Amino acid sequence: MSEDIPSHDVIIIGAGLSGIYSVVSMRRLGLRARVLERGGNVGGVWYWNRYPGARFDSESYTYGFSFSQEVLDEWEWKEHYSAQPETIKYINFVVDKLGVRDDFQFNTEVQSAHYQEASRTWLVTDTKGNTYTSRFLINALGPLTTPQLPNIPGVKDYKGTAYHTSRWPHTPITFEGKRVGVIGTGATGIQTIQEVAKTADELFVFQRTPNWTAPMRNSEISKQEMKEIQNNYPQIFHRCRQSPMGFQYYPDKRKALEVPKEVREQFWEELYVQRGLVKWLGNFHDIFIDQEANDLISAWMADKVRQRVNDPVLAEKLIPTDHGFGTRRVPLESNYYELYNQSNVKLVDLRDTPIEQITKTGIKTAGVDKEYPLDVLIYATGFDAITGSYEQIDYRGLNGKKLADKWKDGPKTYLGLTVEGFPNMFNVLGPHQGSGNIPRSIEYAVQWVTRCIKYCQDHGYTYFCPDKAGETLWTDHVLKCTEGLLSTKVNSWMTGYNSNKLTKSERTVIRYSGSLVEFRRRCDEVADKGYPHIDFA
Ligand code: NA7
Repeated sequence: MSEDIPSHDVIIIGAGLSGIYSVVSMRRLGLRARVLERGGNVGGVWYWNRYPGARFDSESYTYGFSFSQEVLDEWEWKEHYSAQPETIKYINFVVDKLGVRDDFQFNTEVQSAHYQEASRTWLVTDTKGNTYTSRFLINALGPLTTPQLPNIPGVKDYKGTAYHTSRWPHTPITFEGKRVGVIGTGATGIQTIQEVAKTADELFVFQRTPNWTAPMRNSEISKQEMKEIQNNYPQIFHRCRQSPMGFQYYPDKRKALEVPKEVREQFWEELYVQRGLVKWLGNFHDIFIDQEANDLISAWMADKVRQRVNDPVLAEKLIPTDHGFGTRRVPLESNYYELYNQSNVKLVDLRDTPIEQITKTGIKTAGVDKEYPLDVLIYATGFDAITGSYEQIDYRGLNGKKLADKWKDGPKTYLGLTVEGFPNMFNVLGPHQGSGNIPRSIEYAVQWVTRCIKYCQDHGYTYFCPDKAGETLWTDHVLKCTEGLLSTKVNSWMTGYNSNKLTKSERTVIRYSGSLVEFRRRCDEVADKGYPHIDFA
């Protein structure tokens, strides 16, 4: 094939929800698109994260795709918070229903993507040495893709069964009669622990930082209820679209500090018995920005923990003291606190006794003579979030510039969707992009990308690239959005801390923390005005 005629119009990296909607959209533009995927099937985060207890913490019907009426009409969710096995069925259903399965190429790990200036194409190479060329490149890598093992000595020495939660085997693992250790108490750890505690002989939870977690209140969806949901989809998605985080919830306009104590606490009781993330996202708006207001809700939530854990000393260990409620993503649970009342579950507080070493047979912490012997060791230690996956691929733009060099002091983007110096390249859910209820943001990002490619098609352009000024304006805006937010001062994957590469003083701004409504307004304005700060040729 001639160098000037790329093998594809569009190469998409990643077969998660972003990659699926991208390929559907490219097909609708009549383009030749190919999705390259490291895994063995579609699903992205839901393909990899098949650990016990994995499920949504968005309501199933606000998480699913909204763009296909056929899918909305035909797919029936079984639970308010779908578990991974059902979710992966749903994703496969969508791919088959929309007839795009042949556009995916699995077991294909991209190693490099180099922009070729002469032909205005991307040259993509996989780890087997195969090459692909395309006019446009869509990075649909997913924000939580690159698993992170802890930086603890001995990780490689352990000889028992060990898994990172996002590299869980496809064959079932049983815990009966076994001593199991879980490191990590983020959203993943909390889901895993609840499931493992049901059957393990002994479960040791190695907790470095307790998290605030709130009741999920999951239940089955009856046929009748599902019919009502289907009839209400337009209203449901409209509510999501208008909300700051893409969920059905809106922060309460009152301030916690301005309402009387009884009113405030009554409101919190009402939230607590409801389903899902409303306790976080539907709370008084000042809890996110005012330390005093945040202290009040944190104290109230701490009492809930004390009511649910029998041993008062243990209860205190489960209550976060380094960050307030809602300043990290709030995991959802069903019986998380109660399971610490079970005799088979033991909390190991790593603030008192840090892990010294992972040994051949277990975990040795400070202050204990013996190690904790383990049959199974589960790493629920999170991800090198958002930028981590970009670091796995050797991206080169104009003049051979490496993306890794450009982003070494933190990402710089235009609208989170494009990068100066990297022509014809889009990032879906990359750094500096709104996320929240993730599929809602994916759909918007893919629609923006599709519109931009259509603009190129309509004008006969084979090149686009954002300019430096646009990128500086956007990157400054992203930084500004973090000002005043209590979450900015907290260590979490959202502030780049959990990448194990940073120290507390080196948190980076990798995500867009403004309202999604404002994010879309700004991006729409750029498209409506003919793409200021983007050069086309
Ligand atoms: P998270 O939220 O990043 O949680 C990772 C957990 O692993 C967290 O409790 C960490 O403790 C712990 N961790 C990481 N490294 C270590 C070491 N070295 N020692 C002990 N503990 C460690 O990832 P998740 O997968 O749970 O959730 C990610 C998102 O998925 C979540 O926000 C939802 O949106 C879905 P730390 O708090 O850093 O002290």
